[in-house]
Amino acid sequence: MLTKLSDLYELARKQTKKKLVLAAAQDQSALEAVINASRNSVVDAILVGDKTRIDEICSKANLDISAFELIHEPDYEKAAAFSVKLVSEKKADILMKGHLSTSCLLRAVLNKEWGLRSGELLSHLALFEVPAYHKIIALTDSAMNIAPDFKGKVSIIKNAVNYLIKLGIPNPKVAVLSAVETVNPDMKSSMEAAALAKMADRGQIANCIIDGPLAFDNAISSKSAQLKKINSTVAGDADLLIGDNLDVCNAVYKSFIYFAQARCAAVIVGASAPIVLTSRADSDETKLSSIALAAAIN
Ligand code: COD
Repeated sequence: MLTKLSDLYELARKQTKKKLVLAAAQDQSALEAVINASRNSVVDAILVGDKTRIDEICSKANLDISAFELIHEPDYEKAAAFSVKLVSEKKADILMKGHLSTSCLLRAVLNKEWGLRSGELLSHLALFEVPAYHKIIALTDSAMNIAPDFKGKVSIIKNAVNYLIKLGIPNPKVAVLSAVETVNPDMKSSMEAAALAKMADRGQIANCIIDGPLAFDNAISSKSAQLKKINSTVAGDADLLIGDNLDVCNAVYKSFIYFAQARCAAVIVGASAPIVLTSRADSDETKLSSIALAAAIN
């Protein structure tokens, strides 16, 4: 059972050591994360990117990348394609974003011939250790699917539930967020939340308990749920939050980090291999935990 994010390092180390490929590796913060992960025996790495820039960054910041294979490819799209192919050809196990845009990397991932499609929807899963909450809480999807339709939400929940179970969180409690806890026909999020909950009741979405619509406070606070007289095993005890769209989830993600001092680990799941999409704004710890999460679930 995962009780804190640092448990991910041990989980990762228990597996055969994974090889990570860093696409467009001319990115100091990503390089530091990969070096840190390698030092912590979480992964080995291959760097794909502009060798001149990588050498400049390493000599300025005193970074030692001598343990890694380095493939020179200065063009962003080609570096993304080359890195993705290393994973689809099983020469690497984890893909990580370096100095290129998220959409450039994801387009390569979605390439129909040599991408990392698995037949499932790809989605973003983030885990948080929030000091004010009594257990690890997950959130989906704050970085990939912009405005998932109903079928998309079903797939996003299934993806997340699969991986939470792999991480030792059996039968996760899923709260489908809306602004209200009663069904309002004018609010699509509330209608879809209710239908998702009913699908879980009927076994159409298995291995989890879903309730919704739940406003954010009802999902994470049993006091708030009691005040609203919500009788639910999920309310106040959610393992997973799913929002209506990327904007909602991204705001929840950032408020966990900035207002609630949360620790975080996040990956794209549903592809044939995990994808790490950390950004420069993420802490060193978040980057290391995200790499460990990718290695642990692979
Ligand atoms: N899973 C599987 N296949 C997908 C997915 C997915 N999540 N999304 C698109 N596809 C497939 C489609 O079925 C189609 O075959 C092909 O990919 C192209 O689909 P489009 O035209 O809808 O996709 P794109 O290329 O316009 O956009 C896909 C992106 C992932 C690039 C886009 O959704 C995106 O930009 N997402 C937000 C990324 C982002 O900016 N995140 C940062 C926030 S922190």
